Amino acid sequence: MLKPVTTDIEALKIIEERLRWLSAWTIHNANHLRESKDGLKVGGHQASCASMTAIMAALYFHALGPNDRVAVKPHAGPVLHAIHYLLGTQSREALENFRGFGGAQSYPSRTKDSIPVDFSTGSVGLGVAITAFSSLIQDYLTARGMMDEADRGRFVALVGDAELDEGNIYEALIEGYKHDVRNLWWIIDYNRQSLDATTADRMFNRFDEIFGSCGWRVETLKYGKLLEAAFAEKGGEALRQWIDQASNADYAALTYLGGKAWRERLLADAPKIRPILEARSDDELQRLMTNLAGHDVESLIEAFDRSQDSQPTLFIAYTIKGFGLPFAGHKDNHSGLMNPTQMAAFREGLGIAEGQEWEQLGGVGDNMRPAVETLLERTRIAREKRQSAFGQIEVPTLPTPSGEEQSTQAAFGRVLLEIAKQGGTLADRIVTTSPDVTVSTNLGAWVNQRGLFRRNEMPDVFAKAKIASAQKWSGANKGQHIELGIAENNLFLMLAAAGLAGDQFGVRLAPIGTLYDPFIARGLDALNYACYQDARFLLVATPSGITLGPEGGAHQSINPPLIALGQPGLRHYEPAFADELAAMIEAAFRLIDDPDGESTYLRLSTRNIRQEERKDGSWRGDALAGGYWLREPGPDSEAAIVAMGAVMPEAIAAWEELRDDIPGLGLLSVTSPDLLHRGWSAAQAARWSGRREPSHVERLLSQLGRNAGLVTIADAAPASLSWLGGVLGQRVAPLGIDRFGQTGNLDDLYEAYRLNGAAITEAAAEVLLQIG
Ligand SMILES: Cc1ncc(C[n+]2csc(CCOP(=O)(O)OP(=O)(O)O)c2C)c(N)n1
Ligand SMILES: [Mg+2]
Repeated sequence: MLKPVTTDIEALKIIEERLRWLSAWTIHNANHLRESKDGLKVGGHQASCASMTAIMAALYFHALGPNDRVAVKPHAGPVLHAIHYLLGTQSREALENFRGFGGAQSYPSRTKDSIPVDFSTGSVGLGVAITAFSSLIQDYLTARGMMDEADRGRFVALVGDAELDEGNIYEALIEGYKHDVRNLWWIIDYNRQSLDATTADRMFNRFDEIFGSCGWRVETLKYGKLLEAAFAEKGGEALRQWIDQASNADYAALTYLGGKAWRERLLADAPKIRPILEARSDDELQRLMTNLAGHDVESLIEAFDRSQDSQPTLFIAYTIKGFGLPFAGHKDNHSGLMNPTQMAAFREGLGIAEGQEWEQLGGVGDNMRPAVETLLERTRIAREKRQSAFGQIEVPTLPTPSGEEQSTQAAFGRVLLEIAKQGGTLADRIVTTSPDVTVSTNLGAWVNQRGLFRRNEMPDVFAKAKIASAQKWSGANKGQHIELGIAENNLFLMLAAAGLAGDQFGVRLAPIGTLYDPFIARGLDALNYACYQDARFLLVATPSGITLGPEGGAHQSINPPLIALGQPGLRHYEPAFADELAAMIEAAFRLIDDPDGESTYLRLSTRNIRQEERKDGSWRGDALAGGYWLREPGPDSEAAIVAMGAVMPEAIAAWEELRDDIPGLGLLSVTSPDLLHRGWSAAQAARWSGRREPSHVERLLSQLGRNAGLVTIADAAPASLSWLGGVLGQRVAPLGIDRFGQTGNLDDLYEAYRLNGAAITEAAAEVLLQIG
């Protein structure tokens, strides 16, 4: 750590002002100066930015090392852009186009912004929590010798105080504690304002205890240097006491009202403060009362310098929302924008000449320029963009597990076991994780082979006591399975962190997460967050649907295929047979390690089904593209059964029964409605730019007669497949689950929910009778 000298502190103060100006100006320009083509409000958060500029100046221009990574509070995005603008890594053009098409994004985005963004943020809470998992992944990589100890960094989250209401933060705190997570700084911008209002006082002192009890050091940064000096004056103790008992709302309102209001109120409440008041003008008093530590770069860098060990640290930095701006402290300032007159006054106050608004160092006097430039130069070296790492994993052909009857879930366990036994780069790069459903999702055999990851050795007490168990459950720092408690948000954040290892640490991992299919919904925003950042992983969700049988409606998933249909960055595959599954897992690994790839979601089942005898491998390409003819349709076919996943035996049996009655009846196995739909949309878009290739689904369905009908069937929401009728205008009779499930055996359930042969026959009659 470089020791701050006085000139550094003075330079940091100037940089803080520059960040406050540039972030406000960027937002102002987008809202008031740039031409609006659509009349929509552009928006931006000048108050939330001003709240953090000192913290971010102290952090980026003093405390951060080259390996440190930061998740920035989403609505402080413009400050991050301003930092990179000062460093020369952001263009004026992108700032002028803030919130415009192709311009700087509203909230820091790894994939859409040109500046180095370590973590995307936007959905509050998630950016905070992911830092804990990234730190754990760093420990994982160093423990396994995949990364040098010397390259280890710190993970920093810049957190809004109202963001602390998000429960996923505490899920991560608990999980982090269990894993002895370290090298974390969470810095709270404690302005005691949320979007709607000032925040509740009652939580004031609780965060210390909550974090303290989870092993965190808590650094409360309350008073700036001016206030501390004033406390030493006559009347200082009374001032401190007054501040300490002031309510959030009072403090904010007085900040907004300014020096005169402070004077009247302080005198009325605590006459002993009088000497301090008399020694200051109204402006000086306002400056004193808003000199909280979160706006005092000197206090901040001292605190950062004090916390150089690896213990996770929570900094509670007291701040003023809208610090230094005319709406500072106003409870409605969250989306408040300065008007042009206020902006002009702000500019003049900073000594920036009109027309010089975009100058990086506008208003900085010649005497301070060299010190500021030196600091910028020093920082520039530390904040270079990292290269993403792809093409590091050799993916072998994965053999199909043998067995005449298999479930896709059991086959998944066996494919992984085989990989574990074979070894190689793929086996070594896989890291598995599960929220307490490792055994019940069939990861047990893999864990037996590859071990649990624990930073500190954890003996298997049961094995030592010679108590028989199929699970070897000892942990060591070479293990490859990271066991999580039951918190699906954490699973997805862990997959996001592991799935970004190639970008963050230069080592591409092949992360696999397992959970029960219905509980995807529990972590949905975190899953979306992972995909938005282009994290790469394989999600295995099992069991699924009412095929789960006696477990009943609370565990039987219905809509995940629809979720996947609407989720960018995630490819849904739903195999019926073990050979399809092996091909899909292999494809998923390739997609993880391909710059143009994506993540994969496998929806599996516990149902044992008879495997298909293949004549050749011709099915494979089509299966990976989203569907293939399991039974080819005849010429001028009148109908096809279109089935997905675990209900394939019913579809095959119905096909056998109906094929004599329905000329040319085909049986289409859909392996990915998601891919079929994407291909269909893409082909339509391409036609308008002159490319006339039909999509895979168009090719498949055009093998049927023009007026053919489709009976679609899936153990999922019927809309997963019913849209297929829209491709060529074929009639559809959709079968699937559109009510909550319940307990029962498979025959009873399939009958009650119309997934059996009788239902397929009726549906076939439906489409055929309508023909002509
Ligand atoms: C999950 C989620 N819910 C709601 C929002 C909308 N939102 C954005 S900022 C904000 C308030 C944040 O207050 P705080 O964290 O204290 O930040 P400040 O602006 O005060 O710095 C809200 C509700 C969001 N971005 N994400
Ligand atoms: Mg706040």
